Amino acid sequence: MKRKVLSALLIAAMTAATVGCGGGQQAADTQAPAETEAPADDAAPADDTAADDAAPADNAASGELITVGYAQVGAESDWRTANTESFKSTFTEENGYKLIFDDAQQKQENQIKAIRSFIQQEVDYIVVAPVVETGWETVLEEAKEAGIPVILSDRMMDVSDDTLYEAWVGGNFVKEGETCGDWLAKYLEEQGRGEEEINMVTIQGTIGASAQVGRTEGMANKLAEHSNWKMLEMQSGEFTQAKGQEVMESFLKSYDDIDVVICENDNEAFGAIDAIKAAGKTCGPDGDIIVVSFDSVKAAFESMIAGDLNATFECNPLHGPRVAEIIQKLEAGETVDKIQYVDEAYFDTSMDLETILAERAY
Ligand code: GZL
Repeated sequence: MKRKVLSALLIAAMTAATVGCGGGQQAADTQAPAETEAPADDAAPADDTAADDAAPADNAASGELITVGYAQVGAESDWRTANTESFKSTFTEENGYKLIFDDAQQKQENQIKAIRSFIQQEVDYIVVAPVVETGWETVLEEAKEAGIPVILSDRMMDVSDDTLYEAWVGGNFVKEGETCGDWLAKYLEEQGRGEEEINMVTIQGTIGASAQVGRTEGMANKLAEHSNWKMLEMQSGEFTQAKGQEVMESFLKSYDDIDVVICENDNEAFGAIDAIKAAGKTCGPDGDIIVVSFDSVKAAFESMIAGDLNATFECNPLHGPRVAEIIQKLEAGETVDKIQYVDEAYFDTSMDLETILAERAY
């Protein structure tokens, strides 16, 4: 299935692909089965701009498609769904690609199996969102042996030889954690609680995932700046709503004086909010417990508008167009930056959330 030449038109067509903020991008509501070939019309562009950006390319007509194998983590969160959608709406036949998609159900062994399957199918490129940072050297060596370039999206791999992958696109997780800590300090100051003893708990993401490692590290850097902040306990909520609720229930049983809960993704926050309410407590700007989270998916805006969530720190999932740009550059024999951060912001209840929500791409 290896291809030789890519028309310049594909490069032009796809570099026009923008990371969506125009119009709402509806996250797919189906859980992708294990390895599927995403048919051309698998994900209709979420809005007109997406269709315009992904104008049909010259080589698609000739049937010379670039085959991309995408080893996705799973379907554990709204963020993941939006990330999958971004790939499926970018890597279409209309845009000159054939996408082979694998959902690893959050298991590293499934991702390794998927990568080996892509190698056997002789895909042109392998893209991986690694569920955890370690344990990838062997299978990346196999891809290198087979002459198949690997691109990392979302989470990072901890490998001694970074020539094993061409580039990485994702969020700056440590910065996200530090931005959260700085926001919290300012918020508490504004509440007249700048010197108060503040008790915190953290619902971490999947342990060993770079999003978890970075956000925990970033927040720890800020804890060190505030001697009146106390981290009572941290436990993993696996980036899921159900586990987030379970962990918050156990925290509420152990501590009756929690002031802040830091959730390492929005879905964990939704679970934590359910647990707080079930325990007869309140949360959000007017509540007993401050709730902050990461990702900034649409449901987080709805939670802030409802007065439950205080703030969410963005982690942009729209990596499809960015990875397509990298592939086009590689096809054209250009060099690509090894590390490519996506733009990120944060949102809280002081902002005009309805207006922002109307513009959100995910
Ligand atoms: C972040 C990504 C994380 C999200 C979670 O880049 O790896 O995984 O924050 C998702 O929602 O499960």
